[in-house]
Amino acid sequence: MAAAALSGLAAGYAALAVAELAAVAVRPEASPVTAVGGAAIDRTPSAVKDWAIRNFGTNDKLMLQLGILTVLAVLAATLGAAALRFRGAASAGVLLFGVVGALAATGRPDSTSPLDAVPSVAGALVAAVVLFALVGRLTGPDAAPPAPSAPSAPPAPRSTVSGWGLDRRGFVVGVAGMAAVSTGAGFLGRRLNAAGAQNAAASRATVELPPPASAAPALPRGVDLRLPGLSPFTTPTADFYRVDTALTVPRVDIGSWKLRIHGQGVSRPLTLGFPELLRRPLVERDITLTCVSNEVGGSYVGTARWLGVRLADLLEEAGVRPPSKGGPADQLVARSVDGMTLGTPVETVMDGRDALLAVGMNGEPLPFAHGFPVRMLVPGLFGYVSACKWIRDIELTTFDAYDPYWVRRDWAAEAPVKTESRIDTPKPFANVRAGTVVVAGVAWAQHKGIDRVEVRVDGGAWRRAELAAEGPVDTWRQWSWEWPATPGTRTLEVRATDRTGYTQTDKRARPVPDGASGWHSVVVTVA
Ligand SMILES: Nc1nc2c(c(=O)[nH]1)N[C@H]1C(S)=C(S)[C@@H](COP(=O)(O)O)O[C@H]1N2
Ligand SMILES: [Mo]
Repeated sequence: MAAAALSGLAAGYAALAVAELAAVAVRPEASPVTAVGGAAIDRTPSAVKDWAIRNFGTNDKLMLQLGILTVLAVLAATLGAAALRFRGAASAGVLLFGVVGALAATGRPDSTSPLDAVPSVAGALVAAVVLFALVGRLTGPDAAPPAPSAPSAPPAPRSTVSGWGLDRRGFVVGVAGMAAVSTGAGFLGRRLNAAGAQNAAASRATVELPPPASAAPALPRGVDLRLPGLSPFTTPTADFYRVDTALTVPRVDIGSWKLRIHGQGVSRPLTLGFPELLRRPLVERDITLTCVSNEVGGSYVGTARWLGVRLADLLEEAGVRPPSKGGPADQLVARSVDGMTLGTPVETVMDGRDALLAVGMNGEPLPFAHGFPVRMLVPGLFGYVSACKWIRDIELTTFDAYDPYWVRRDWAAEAPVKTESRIDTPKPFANVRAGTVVVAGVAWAQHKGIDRVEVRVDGGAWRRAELAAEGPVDTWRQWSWEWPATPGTRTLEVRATDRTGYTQTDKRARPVPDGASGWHSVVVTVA
């Protein structure tokens, strides 16, 4: 029984190794683990996804892959054990896995070829053969009961260890051989994949971004208070949050990258390559990006210096008019190379704000994880309705006619950023000394600006915090407050008022469907 389960594991291992190797040849994203994982992500209810993002953060994808591998291992061992009695049926069961993987791979939104089924099918075929062969070596007591009524039975088995069947040596050699060959194949696959990634990295390294025609306005002195524990005004790229559904980060080849702009009211459809995009005037802007999944006090917000082409200029070049000027399309649907779809109001993109097709982030070409070679950004809108990474297509349509990815999953079709504020220091449950304690954080209301930040202790009177110098209207604003802290367990709360006069509501809302609301609070112990 244990040996049969081991056969199942060996077969599963061989299947994965072969599938990974085949995926290198076909398309890395066609690997069954990636494809099934992607399909699982797309079918995960928002609440569960929310929970996973909250609990595993950026490790959510690693956890998913580990989960898939664990489930596969258990199923493989079970099928192996079943194969002891039903060798043919179990091998057929293995093939069924291949079908599931193949359907997942070809059903992915970024799949363009039925060849994506090859890794799963190849893996399953290999696993079925391996299982059939290995279990064949195990003629256990169940499979070949010694017939007591037949004294002239065939000669005794070579091995008599109970449960290890007749051909123990053959079995052990078979499992060891399979494991060795699979490990070799796995390593080769890894190597080839790494080589592919290196090529992509080399192609990114050759990108030279032209200087901006319109540089970022100089930041006033004092936008960054540089206090210990306070988020810096410009988020270092390495610390910038990442949220997307991509199990493997797309590594787009700029040589073949194209962006198409088409759809309703597009009188001059455009198709641009990367060099053509760079020939247009580039603008450089500081913009704060926020994720709708950000909880009150959460870390899915960051500010970077982006370089890009103004999207409104390209749309005008394509003949697009916003609805207020009689254009027929009110929704711009952006599509990425990994099949994501995001919908943005055309009116917002063309209302004069710096909606960008960004190519640079903090002085460098976009990192792969942040959308290389080109991504969208619309200041004032949550990322999921505006910030398409790895963009390849822009279609002008209507909100009535098309629901993009997240809208099909219960999120709002239109989602302007909510005015929010966060306490960065002191940290929750910190121990501080009585006396003057510096409380500091950030507040954001992109494209409106922050007018006022207030802090209160233990539900007392609101006190005005000191605001850092005001940066561009699309960026967050730092604040600080000198707190005369007295001993005890204290609750600090913060709220911001934006330049429209709106003060953050204390009404707590979860991120679904259009962003969290409520005051951030931090409990600290003063001694
Ligand atoms: N292709 C693609 N683009 C995407 C997403 C995605 O899942 N796939 N997620 C969006 C969301 S929800 C956010 S908040 C931003 C995050 O951008 P960042 O990872 O660069 O911070 O990207 C947006 N663009
Ligand atoms: Mo997001």
